[in-house]
Amino acid sequence: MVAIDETATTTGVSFSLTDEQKELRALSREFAEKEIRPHEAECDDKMRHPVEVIEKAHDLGLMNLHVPEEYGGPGLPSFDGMLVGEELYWGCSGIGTSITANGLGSGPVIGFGSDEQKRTWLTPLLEQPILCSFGLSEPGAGSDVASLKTTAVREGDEYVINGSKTFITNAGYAAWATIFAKTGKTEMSCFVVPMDAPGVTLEKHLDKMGQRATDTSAFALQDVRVSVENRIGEEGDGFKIAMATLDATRPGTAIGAVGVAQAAYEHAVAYAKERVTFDVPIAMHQGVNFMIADMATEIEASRLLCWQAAWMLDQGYGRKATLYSSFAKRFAADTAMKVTTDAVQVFGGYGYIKEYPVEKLMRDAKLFQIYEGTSQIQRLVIAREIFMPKG
Ligand code: COS
Repeated sequence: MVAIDETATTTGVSFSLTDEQKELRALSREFAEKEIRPHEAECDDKMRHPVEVIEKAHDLGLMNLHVPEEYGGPGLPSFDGMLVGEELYWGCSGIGTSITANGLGSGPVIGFGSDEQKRTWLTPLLEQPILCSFGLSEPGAGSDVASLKTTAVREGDEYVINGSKTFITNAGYAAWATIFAKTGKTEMSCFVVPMDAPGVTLEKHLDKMGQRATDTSAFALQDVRVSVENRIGEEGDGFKIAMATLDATRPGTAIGAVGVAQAAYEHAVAYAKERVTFDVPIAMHQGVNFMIADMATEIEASRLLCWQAAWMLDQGYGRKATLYSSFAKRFAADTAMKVTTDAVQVFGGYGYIKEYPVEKLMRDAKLFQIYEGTSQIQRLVIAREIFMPKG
């Protein structure tokens, strides 16, 4: 059993939320019910970017939660992001991802940008509902990030960037992206690239199995010139910036999986009470109610892992939070897949039909096991942290 650092000075955690946190959660649930759920089926069906929902979320202050106050943001801790994220993804994970993905795109700037870079790139995110993306993955480099091929060559006060990126959330609508490129044989660096810079070509909006409301695009960079001022951190810091950003954002993705699982669970419970077979509601059959019991238990465990990882990030555990971030992402993603699959099972034949809600949730859940590090990568990180801890 891997325990939290015994030497921590804090006396522990409380599971009770403050009044402000309860209000934030209630506001997010209300937004999900009234503004997200009504668009869920249509955005999924048509693969439609939910621009008007994003604008409303922005107006209400449900976006860019972690941008510090001095740059115009609410500066909320990671923990509070858990409360908002679960509800938004409960509404629809495709729309939820579109709303929350600025957290990933802006993560390198928040974590590693200079004061001037933060003013330049973060403040506008609060002023208008503009989007930013995280350009790490490439056609030949997903799990094995270190093998990416995009290059950035320094010429005077500029870098010339060439390469291609794929599976990039919101890239089709983003104003800018933090992209990662090789600046040496193996070392990589991080740059902010405006998406309207000459040489950036949007390749396609990818047609996904689930979370179809979120735009996922590929783009090419051909002789794209950015100022040296667009480099985040020092030359060669890129890999660590990417890893630290993912450590910070994985609990946010994991709590999205909790939101999807919670939605599937609620549908399954309601249906199990209503549907009668062999003269009783199917909730009375042990085969069904054991499935529901497991769903409830595993969702709660997932939520607590997310809360714990976020709490550790807020407490400044830094690299020690890596393990807990991966615990949360691995367990919540796999739980969402299992819970949504079982929810389809509870619905039987109807579960497989698009008219009923759980079919979409099962498709949506799959992506949590893939993006922001597959479930296998999370296990790899966990195993490395156990056997070769760096924190
Ligand atoms: N924070 C800070 N530094 C980290 C780190 C972290 N979480 N993880 C690794 N590093 C450091 C290591 O300490 C090492 O530095 P030193 O050489 O100074 O010790 C360096 O980075 C290289 O680490 P490592 O050898 O572990 O790198 P690998 O190439 O083996 O890759 C994995 C590590 C697999 C964990 C990484 O490639 C990964 O996370 N892949 C998944 C990427 C992903 O999530 N993609 C989704 C796209 S974003 S939607």
